[in-house]
This record gives sequence, C-alpha cells and structure tokens, in this order.
Amino acid sequence: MVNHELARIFNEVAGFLDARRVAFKPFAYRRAAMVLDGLDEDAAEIYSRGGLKALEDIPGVGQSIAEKIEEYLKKGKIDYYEKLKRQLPVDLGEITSIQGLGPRRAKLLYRELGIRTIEDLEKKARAHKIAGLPGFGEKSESAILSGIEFHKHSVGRSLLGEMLPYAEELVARLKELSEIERVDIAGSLRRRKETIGDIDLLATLADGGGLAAKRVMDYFTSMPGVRKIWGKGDTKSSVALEGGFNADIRVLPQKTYGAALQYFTGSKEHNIALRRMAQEKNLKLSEYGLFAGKELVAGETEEGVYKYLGMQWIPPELREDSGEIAAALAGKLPRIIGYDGLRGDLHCHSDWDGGENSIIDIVRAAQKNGYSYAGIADHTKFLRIENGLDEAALQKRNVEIDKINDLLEKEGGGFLVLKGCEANIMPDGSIDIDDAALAKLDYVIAGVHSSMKMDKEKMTRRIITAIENKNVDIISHPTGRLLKRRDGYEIDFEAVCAAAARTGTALEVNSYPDRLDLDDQHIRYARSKGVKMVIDTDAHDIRHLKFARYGIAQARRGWAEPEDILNTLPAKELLGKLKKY
Ligand code: DGT
Ligand code: CA
Ligand code: CA
Repeated sequence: MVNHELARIFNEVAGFLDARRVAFKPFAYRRAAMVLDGLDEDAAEIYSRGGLKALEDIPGVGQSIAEKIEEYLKKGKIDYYEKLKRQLPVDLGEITSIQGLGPRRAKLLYRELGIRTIEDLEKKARAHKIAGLPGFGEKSESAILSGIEFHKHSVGRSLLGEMLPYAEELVARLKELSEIERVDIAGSLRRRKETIGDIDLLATLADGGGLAAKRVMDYFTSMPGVRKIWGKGDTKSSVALEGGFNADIRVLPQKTYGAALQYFTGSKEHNIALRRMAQEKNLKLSEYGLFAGKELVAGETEEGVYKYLGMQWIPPELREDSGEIAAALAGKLPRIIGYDGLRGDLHCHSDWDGGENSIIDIVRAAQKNGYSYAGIADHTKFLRIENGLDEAALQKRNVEIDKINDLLEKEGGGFLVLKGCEANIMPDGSIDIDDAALAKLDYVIAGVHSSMKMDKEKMTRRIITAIENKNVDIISHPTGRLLKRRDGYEIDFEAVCAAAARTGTALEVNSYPDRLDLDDQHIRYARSKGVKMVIDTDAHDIRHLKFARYGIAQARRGWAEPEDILNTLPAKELLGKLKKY
C-alpha cells in the first residue's frame, strides 16, 4: 500500500505549512492523510483504475492533492514536498512527535539552535540551551527531555492498527502462491499486542522441496513495498517494508508446524514458562516439536501441543505468562469475548459535530457490520474546535434521530439509533452541558479533553466527580494515553474503579488505534472489581467502525468475558444496565 507513505508525507506537508503559518491548507492535507490511512483500496489501484478523476473522488482529496498523488505514483516523490523539506531541513515528523513541540516551535528551534533531529534536540536540552528561547522556559525544557525519554521507548514499534492490516495484506499475497499451503501471522501481532516490533510470518509448503521454498523466498524479498532485504536464506528471509516495518518469514515442515507456530507466537516469557512445565513432565518442548526422549509426541497442531501438556489451548492474546498457564492446566481459562461479540457501537461521532458521515450513513455502515444499534456520541459545546453541540443543537439532533428511528421501524425494525453524547469533564469534575439536556439522552459518555496536566489527586477527584454524576453512564478513554505520544494522565485507577463499581458507571475500552484505553492491565483489574465496560471505536468516519477489533483484542488480552462488556447485550438490555434507567 502506498497509502501509508502518502499519509505520512501529507501529514509532514501539513506540518511544514503550519510552521509557515499558512492558513487552511494544513487542515486539507491532514484530512487527506487521515482518509488515505483509512482507505481499503490502494491509491495506486485507484489511479490505475480511473486516473486522476478517480483519485479526486476520494473524500478529502481535491485536484491539487490528487495531482500530488499522481506525481508520487509516477516519480516516487513529490516536488512540492521536497521543496518544503529543503526550506526547513528538519525531521519534522520526529521532532513534533515529542509532546508539546508543534511545527512552529520546531522551526524556531531550527532557526535559533540548528536543531534538525531528536539527537540535536536532546543535546541542546541537556546543555540548557532551550530554556532561554522565547516561548520556552525551564519547564518546557525538562518536558522536552522527558518527551525524548518516552520517544526512545516507543520508537521502532508500530501500532497494532497500522501493522495488522498490512500483515494481512502480505498474507493474502502469499496465499496466492501455488507453492504455499498455509501461512500465518505469529509473534506479538498474533497476540494482538498494542504495539508491534516486527511482523513474523510462518508458512508451510504444499509439497516440501527446496526449490519451492526458494521460490517463496524470492517472492517475499521482491514483493512491491520491500525497501531493503535484511537477510535471505533457504527457509528464512527478513525485509524492511515501506512505512518502516520489518517482516520475517519462515518456511517450516508440516509435521511440526503447530510446535513452530506455538514457539514463534510467543511471548518469550510464556514460552519459557511452558518449556519449564514440559521439563517437569520429562518432556522437551521447542520449535521442532514436543518430545518424550527422542520420540515426537506432539507438534503438528498447536492444540495438540497444549493438549499433550495436559492443558486447555490458550488463545494467543493471553500468552503473556500472567497466570494463563495455571488457569489452562486447571481448565479454568476465562471464556473471553469473541471478535464477533459486539452488538453495537456506542461511540460514533456524526457530521453534527464535524465527523465525516451523516447519522443515516453511520446506521447503514453499522448494519453492514452486523450490529443492531449505533450510539451517536457527538461532542458537546466546550470542545469548540470539534464543533461541540450546545443544548439547542443537541435537541435538534435528537429530533433527527427520532426521524431515523421511525424510518428504520418502517423498514422492519431490528435496528436502533441511540441518542448519546460525549460530554466534557471540566477540571472541577462538572459536565459542560445542562443536566436537563443530558437527561433527554439515552446515555451519556463523559471524557477528559482539556487540562490534562493535573496532579494525581485532583485528576482522580475530577473523574470520580463525573462518575458520581447521575447523568453520566460511561467514561471515555479513562486514562487519556496516546500510544507513542503521551502517557495517560495520573490517576488513582483503583479509586476510579471503586467509584465506577459503586455507581454502576461503565468504563470505555476505546478501540481507536492510538488510544486502546483502557489497556489490558486496566481491563483485567476493572473486571476483577466488577466494573462493567463498553468497547467502542470513537469513530469519526464510518471506516473507523472496523477498529472495534482492536478494542476487542485489548479486552481479550485483559481476560474480559462477554458479561464484562455491556455492548455484547441487545439494545434494550444494554440500556437497562446503564444507570440512567
Ligand atoms: P515484537 O516483535 O517485539 O513485537 O515481539 P515478538 O513477541 O513478536 O518477538 P520477536 O519478533 O522477537 O519473536 C517472535 C517470537 O519468537 C516471540 O514472541 C517468541 C519467539 N522467541 C523469540 N526469541 C525467543 C527466545 O529467545 N526464547 C523463546 N523461548 N522464544 C523466543
Ligand atoms: Ca515480532
Ligand atoms: Ca521477529
């Protein structure tokens, strides 16, 4: 997919334009980047299908951006972007990934101190050169240093939501090869970790033979999108792909494929614990199989390996050596929620608050997804930049929802649009919109969207005050973290869960790829305290509805069962569980 690379370029173009204080255009580029990132079809395919006109049909892509896409497809680069880069030769994407540094400040840092990269930035910050610059200070200098620390931990890892679609595409391409019998995603990606180091693929061949394996290696290392070959062997190769991802493939014998799949799925910690357990039973477990002495006793299937060890098969999402082995031995693994377990999404933003799609479009997409309800949770008035709705606008929107529900009823029923909102939790814990307006809704989500740098005690009190509000049913993205960008705000999560359990307030598992908030640990803790959760997507575009699988993955990693997740219920029962009812 070139979409990813184009999105990266357009985001960077937006940054360069921001740095020059150009109005409006940055917004257009960012929007195009967002749309391209969510697109199912490769821009190269769209272009070959219908040329420039077809590119212009992509929402958010006008003539000028379409021409740049065309230029990229033809020449592999975009002159306009190259020119902007020459004028401000700074690794903008990297520097602005540091919390608190926008394009304009990056430009200032370049002009004043010649900072081009994160290394330059770190040097100058350590030498106390930044605190004295206009608009900076001691505080922002130390914030930059802690931002750099954070960046160091997350660099090199990609979001599950970026990596999984990419890996699935590789799998689909490999499946087209006649030599290949079976191909699987292994590693952290199969375990659906929230960030991924590299893509690990495993394959078996239709009929052994070294020549067939060689053909797979040739194919893999010369696929479109391969930027660099790290290694190419007879049965194993490793490449770097556009977008900065690395991928490995291993071709393995059928007879022990299950043992290899088990081994290369990991986690390393799970494997080590499992191997130790096998040893205690006088068995030897490795990627080559499970052996009693010299005899291979299991290995063709993964199920067979776990079974021979006297335990339940463990879903990959649980393989982190955090109690799953003991549970599987006792036959007591949780019956975790399935990927088809949701009946609706409660966190969709419509065009009423500047989202991409109308309510009826959201309904159609949700129906296509197999859902029986969609909850419209538009922003409320405090968030002016997101077109937050005030009381009157919310009321108008409710009237439209009523009309749509009438229409759906006439179509035969079976689908319900729910009236919600995503209100703002103000620093004192109050909600930015009148109680009377909230009371008219089916449910209320509330979240923190401002003043995030509060101390732990204050932030905890802020959120608990919202939880105690009788109109608030769900807390969105409860910890506020953004993967690879910022840690969550400081909260006493135990106290938040205690308040949620006491009041019957649900916590959200936000499926948006850079949020995944709550995370697995929080989910596991919350369910142990009887806190109910909802998995939703925070969709600002109907394409985002498919993000639900990332939230579900997170819930599975948190050992959540269907009973823990309220939107596994039909609409009526769901509403019955929310505290307003
Ligand atoms: P990543 O790529 O950093 O997100 O994490 P993984 O888990 O995909 O790790 P990776 O790609 O280094 O290795 C893939 C799997 O191979 C890993 O999950 C378990 C297995 N593995 C790798 N190294 C070792 C090892 O030293 N011991 C054991 N037991 N297993 C290993
Ligand atoms: Ca990996
Ligand atoms: Ca690997």
